[in-house]
Amino acid sequence: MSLDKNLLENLIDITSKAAISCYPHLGKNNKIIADKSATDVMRFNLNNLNIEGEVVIGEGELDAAPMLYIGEKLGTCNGQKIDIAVDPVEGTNFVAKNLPGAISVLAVSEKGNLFKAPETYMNKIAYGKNIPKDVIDLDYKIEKNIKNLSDFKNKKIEDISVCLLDRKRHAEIIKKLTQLGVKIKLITDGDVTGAMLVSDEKYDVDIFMGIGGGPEGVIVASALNAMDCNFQGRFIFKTDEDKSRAKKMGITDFNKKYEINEIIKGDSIFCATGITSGDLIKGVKKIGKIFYTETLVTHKSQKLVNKVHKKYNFE
Ligand code: VTB
Repeated sequence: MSLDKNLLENLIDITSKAAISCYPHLGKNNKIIADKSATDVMRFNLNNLNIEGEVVIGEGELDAAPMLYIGEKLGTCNGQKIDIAVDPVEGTNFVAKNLPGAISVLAVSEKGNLFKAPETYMNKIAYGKNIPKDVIDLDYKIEKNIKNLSDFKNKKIEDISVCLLDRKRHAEIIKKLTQLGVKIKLITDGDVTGAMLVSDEKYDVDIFMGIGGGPEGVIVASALNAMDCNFQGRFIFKTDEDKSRAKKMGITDFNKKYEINEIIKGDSIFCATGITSGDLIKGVKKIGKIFYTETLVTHKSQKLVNKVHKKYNFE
């Protein structure tokens, strides 16, 4: 059974409204309030849907997050059983500083098909369509991945573009990439968008790599899967507490490398509405009393990858 087309329409509406709810908070130097308003909007609207939903990727675990916590049940309980991943504001810093690239995201699968990820870091790699599996691997040395990609794409190494988060933990990778002479695209935040840039040549990113949030890894895997792109990830469990939380979520092998089809199975829907305009999606625009939104959507069973534009007048 696949996910209902009506659900897609409803989810687009919800991420659009969540993105609009951030509009008054743009550039107000307060990322908590923006996140809260988008979370409230998502929760309220998801609860009105005829679904039997459960949050598998959320705003934290019950004691740490008052709503949209992992395990929270959503919907009227009168419909399809689905798993839900939420990232009401991906890039809260961008909203607080009114910078490009903030998005509001939802991803859903049929029950049991979306990986329940703990709130920990993940080492990730993402790359585009039609690249055979043995060309790139999370466990290859960086040099090997870049050389293989350059050979496979018949592109000079200096023209290969690599995207990663600008973090101290990536100093060694950045050094190696610099020595190789590739084009490095360093992003300050928002690795869901960063990884999705491999999905189309027009974004000029050949490969995404590095350590970012685990939940963001699962979310982007669902979009990349529907876009026929590839992704691998390995969670990083540093402390005993990390490990015991992971165990509770059913993870026993702490060093496992997850392939994309172990993270997301079957049909899925992904919706990301722009809050501020970025490389991938345009942000919310307000002209007079009307809000305009742009949402990037994927629906795997429909082979749909599209941008949807909506208009709202709340008066
Ligand atoms: C990561 C990344 C996100 O925040 O979670 C990052 O996956 C936080 O990483 O896309 P640090 O702890 O290194 O700051 C984002 O960039 C935005 O939520």
